[in-house]
Amino acid sequence: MKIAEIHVYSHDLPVKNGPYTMANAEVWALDTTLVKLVADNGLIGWGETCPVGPTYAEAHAAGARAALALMAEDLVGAEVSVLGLHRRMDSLLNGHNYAKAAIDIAAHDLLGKNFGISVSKLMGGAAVDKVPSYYATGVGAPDDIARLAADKLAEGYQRLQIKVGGRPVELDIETIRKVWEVIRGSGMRLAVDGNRGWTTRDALRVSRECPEIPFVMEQPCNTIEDMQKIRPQVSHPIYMDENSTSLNTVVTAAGTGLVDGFGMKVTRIGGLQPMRAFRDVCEARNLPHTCDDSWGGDIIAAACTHIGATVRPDLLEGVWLAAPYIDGHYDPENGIRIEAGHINVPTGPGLGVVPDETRFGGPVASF
Ligand code: 0XW
Ligand code: MG
Repeated sequence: MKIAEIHVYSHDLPVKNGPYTMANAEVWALDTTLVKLVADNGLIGWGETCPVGPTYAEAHAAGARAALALMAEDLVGAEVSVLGLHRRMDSLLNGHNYAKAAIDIAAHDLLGKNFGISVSKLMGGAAVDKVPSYYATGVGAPDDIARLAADKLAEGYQRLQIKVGGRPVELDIETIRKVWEVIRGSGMRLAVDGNRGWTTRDALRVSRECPEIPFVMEQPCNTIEDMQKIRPQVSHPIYMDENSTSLNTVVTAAGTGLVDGFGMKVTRIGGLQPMRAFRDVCEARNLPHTCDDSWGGDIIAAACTHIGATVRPDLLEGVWLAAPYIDGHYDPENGIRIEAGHINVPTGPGLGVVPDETRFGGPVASF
C-alpha cells in the first residue's frame, strides 16, 4: 500500500468557557492541523497535530503546516510503513516531530484499516477496554480550583492535575493545600504542573512547605538543568513533560533516574511509533506516565486513547483529552468522549474515528 495523495486542513477549535490558562499561556482558540492520507488502494487515514498555542512547546500551528508542505511531495508514492516513513521524513527535515506526528498517526490509521484491526492492536494490543482520563485545571484562584477538584472527584476522575506558576508562589501553595483538603482520603491522585513556570527557588519552596501532600511535581521549571539542580533537594516525585522533546531525551532522563515519570505528548515525540518505544522504555524502568497531547480533536484523542490502552495499566497515569473544552466532535457517532473520568477504547478499524470532513472546509494544501 502506497501513499497516493496527501491533503492538509486547518481547523479552528474554540476553547469552551475559555480561556484555558497555564503558567505561560492563555488560549482562547486553537488552530489544529489535520492530514488526510489517501492510499493507492483507496483507503483513507487521518492524522492531526495541534500545539496549544505558540508558547507551550517549541511548536506552532503554521509551523506544522510549513513542515508538512516541505515533506509532502517526497512522501507521495512512499510505502505506508511507519518506520520507513519516519526515516524518509527524517531525511527530508531535521526535527519538527510534532509535524511528522500527523503523518505517523495517519499511517497508523491506514495500516489498521488495511489489516482490519484497531490501532491499539497494531501497537501490541489493548490491555483494557476503557482507559482512565485525568482532569487538568487552569491556573486559578485557590477556592475556585478546590471547588473544581470536588466536582471532578464527584464526576469519577481518579486523578487531577492542577496548574500553577506565572504568579506569586504563595498562591500556588494555597491552591495545593486547598485542593488537598478536598481530595485527601478519596484516592484521587494529584499532579501539580508548573508548565516550566517556576524558578528552582519556587519549586524548592513548594516542596519544603508541603511535605505531607503526596503530589507529583510536573515540569516545574524551564530546563533539564533546572530539573537536575532541584532533583536531589525535593522530596516530591518529579515528572518531565515539556522537556521530553525526543526519544533520545527520554531515554537519558529515564536511564539516569532524573525523573520518576512523564507527562507525555504523542505529537511532541513524533507520533505513535516513537510513543511505542517510549512506552516500552518506561515499562522497563517501571516509570509511570500519561499518554496525552497538548490539544486537538477526535483524531488526536483516538491516537492517545489507543496508545494509552496498550500501556501496562499500573503505569498509566491517564489519557488527557481536550474534549471537555471543545464543542462537538469530528465524528458525531464515534467521537472520543470522557464518561465518569474514563474513555472507551475505540473498537473500529484503524483509529476507529471517521471524521465528517465537511467540517474542515477545503484543504489548505494538497499533494
Ligand atoms: C494538561 N495538558 C495535557 C493539556 C495542556 O495542553 C497542557 C498539558 C500539560 O500537561 O502540560
Ligand atoms: Mg504538563
